[in-house]
Amino acid sequence: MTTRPTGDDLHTVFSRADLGGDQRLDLMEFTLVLEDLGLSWTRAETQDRFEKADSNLDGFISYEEFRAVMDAQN
Ligand SMILES: [Ca+2]
Repeated sequence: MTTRPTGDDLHTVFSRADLGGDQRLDLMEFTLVLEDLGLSWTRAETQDRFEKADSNLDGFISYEEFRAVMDAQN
């Protein structure tokens, strides 16, 4: 499957990984998202993307920030 995820898919993936249900992802939850999407980033890459995605530097990835990093990925 090489189909590019739609916005709806991304939101589903985001919600599924959001174990805390607080509408934001911590690093562990972000890692779950990547696995769910079948992206094989290394731990260092994941950490790097996480820090870049966290544009307001609160230590969590909001859905908005998540969308931005996924758009940049594609
Ligand atoms: Ca953030």
